[in-house]
Amino acid sequence: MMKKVKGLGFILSILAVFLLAACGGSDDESTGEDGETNYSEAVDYTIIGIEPGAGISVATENALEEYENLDGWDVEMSSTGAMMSELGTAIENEEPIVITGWNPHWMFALYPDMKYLEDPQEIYGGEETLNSLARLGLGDDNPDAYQFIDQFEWEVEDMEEIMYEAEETGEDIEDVAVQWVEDNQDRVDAWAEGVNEGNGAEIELASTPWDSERASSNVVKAAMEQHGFEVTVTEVDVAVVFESVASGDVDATLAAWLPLTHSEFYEANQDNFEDLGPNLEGAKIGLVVPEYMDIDSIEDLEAN
Ligand code: PBE
Repeated sequence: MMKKVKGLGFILSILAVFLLAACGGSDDESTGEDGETNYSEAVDYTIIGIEPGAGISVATENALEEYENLDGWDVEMSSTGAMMSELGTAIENEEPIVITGWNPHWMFALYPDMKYLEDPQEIYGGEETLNSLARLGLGDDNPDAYQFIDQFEWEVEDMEEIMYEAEETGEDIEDVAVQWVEDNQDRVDAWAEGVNEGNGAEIELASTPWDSERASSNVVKAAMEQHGFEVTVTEVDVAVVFESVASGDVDATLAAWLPLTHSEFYEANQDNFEDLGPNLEGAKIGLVVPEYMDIDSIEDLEAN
């Protein structure tokens, strides 16, 4: 009798070791029954996001609500820097990762093998533009500054060139922007066409702290200063950018991502600023993964 029990115990413990090994194995590789990688489990049902106040963070919270297959998912929000460093580590180790991504940014220049996931519910919208907004009355108070800001426009590639160079060289975006203005005088001339000298007139621009808007604000600052204006760039939270233009605390901003990313802030202040239209077209936001992940759509992710 004793012997039999002992034997059973032995068999059970061997079995336990096998079960553990089997579980451990599938955990590590996150493979499903069909042997395919379960990316959702591998990323721990977590999207790596950026600052909580960003438009793309609001959109991602909407995505978690609207996509049934994202039930049980979380978004980890900290900072753009933290997200970029997690992305770098994942790509180095060829591990799956789902991030909130956008253009213009240097992420696609540094890691060209990445893709936006299709978004059949269009939570992240389609093509975005970056618009310039002026405080009410700027056109009357300072028609030349108003005209300069209104005439400022450039391309995704221009902005990304500055962002990428600052990232690669470690130089401050402000300095790279000054250099860009010196190297692209033909562009500056087009923005300044028909504008009288500023004669020291002071202009304050509100910017968000993201590199994209630090690039545009500092380019316009350098270009307007060549033209005799005194320009201050104030970096504030995106909600405050809209509020400060609407209250007239600052003269203008170049940082409005529309129609979707900043729609909440835009609509809340809409009657109290003038929308001067796009200064850049072809921007985009969405969920982004490395190419080596064999999925194409947000709907390919699995609920937890
Ligand atoms: N971004 C970059 C911002 C705007 C600039 C896409 C991270 C956002 O509000 O989401």
